[in-house]
Amino acid sequence: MGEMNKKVNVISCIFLLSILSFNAQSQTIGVEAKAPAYKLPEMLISSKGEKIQTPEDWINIRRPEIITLFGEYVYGRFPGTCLEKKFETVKIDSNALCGKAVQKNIVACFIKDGDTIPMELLIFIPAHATKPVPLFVGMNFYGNQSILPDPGIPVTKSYVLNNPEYHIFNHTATEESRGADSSSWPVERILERGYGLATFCYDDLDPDFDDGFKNGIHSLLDYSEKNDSNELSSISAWAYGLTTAMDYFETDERINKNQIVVIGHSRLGKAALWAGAIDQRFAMVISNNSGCGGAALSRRIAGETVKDINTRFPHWFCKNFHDFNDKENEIPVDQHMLIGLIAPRPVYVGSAEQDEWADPYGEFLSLYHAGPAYTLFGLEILEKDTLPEINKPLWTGKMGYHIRTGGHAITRFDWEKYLDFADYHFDRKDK
Ligand code: GTR
Repeated sequence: MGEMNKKVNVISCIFLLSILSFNAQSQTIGVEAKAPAYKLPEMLISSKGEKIQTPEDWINIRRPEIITLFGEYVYGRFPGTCLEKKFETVKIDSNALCGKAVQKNIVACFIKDGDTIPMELLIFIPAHATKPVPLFVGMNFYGNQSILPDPGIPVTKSYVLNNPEYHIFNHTATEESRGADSSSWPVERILERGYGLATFCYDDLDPDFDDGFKNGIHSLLDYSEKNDSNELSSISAWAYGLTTAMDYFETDERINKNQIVVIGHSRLGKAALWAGAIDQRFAMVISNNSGCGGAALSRRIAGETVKDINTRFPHWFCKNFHDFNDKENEIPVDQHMLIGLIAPRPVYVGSAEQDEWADPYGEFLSLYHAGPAYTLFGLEILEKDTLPEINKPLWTGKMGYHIRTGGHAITRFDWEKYLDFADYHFDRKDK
């Protein structure tokens, strides 16, 4: 009997320990436990060592400094105004998607010395809108035709050109790829909720492979060979596409230019953050599973590291960023400062429980540590540095965050939460 009791005790001990260790694991999402000690660069101390205490000092001193640091050491220079841009309306269909939308196809042309690179912008506006609508803009990976199986959407030319052999989820990059990525784009739901949607393929700006910064819009830019350490990266080129789309929205009377949300998933989430950080015309910025070089803190060295990303994708960041492989603590910025640049505008970071490569906890911590920039504007910030419950969005002041079940993707759940957040901040309760 005594032996029996001992056995039962040992078994219940093992059971208890395994429950405890399971709990411990679920609280250490993002390999929190393995993250080394680190100290983040100061958000509110200027390069001259002055404490930034007012919104004016932030706007005039610290914000431009931080943008310059990200441009110089992380994403590379932005093209600024050196390229001429022209917009051409190629199609307006007032009866698109079975009468649910007005579809517009706009070609934005980047022009330099007679050479042109086109960006094919697809826009849907809710058909029955009686006033300018708020709008989400995000890039797509596989061409505009991939977001919906609708024959009225022109197949994006750059995608087919740059990926002739490539198969999108078993579909070749042609007519066959219509709707291949529709699970990432709940277009009808977005329209139903009163929002417009605009998208273009990131390949239009820069095809996603390493060619020494020669293709895409790089072909129009004449950076000197000797001084190319901070050259425009692919992420900057993609972000530049988003700001160009914004240039167009300002001219379109169906769109409320004060309510444009820039959104991106994964590598395109990194670009959305960078575009939203630089370009204050975006009223709201959303990062979905953007991970390393996006929302996740680099100094945590959890999930994908700076060396991992620079090795696999040498073209995503500028060459200076490669100097920080295995030297995350020496980067003059960290990603909480990128989110700080969005202040005082609303920002939402979405993570996924199984997306450890993107370091969900590091994504959350960036938002948490962006707090001081928001505090300057008298805004509420996240109270605690502990992750909220799974599938329970946390909104505080202008900050939103969720970690949902599942892996690396942008899902219907994510979109619903982003739309709720936009409704709230755009005061659309009685829409
Ligand atoms: C991964 C990359 C991530 C992430 C992702 C994506 O391979 O390591 O940084 O951005 O790609 O864009 O899907």
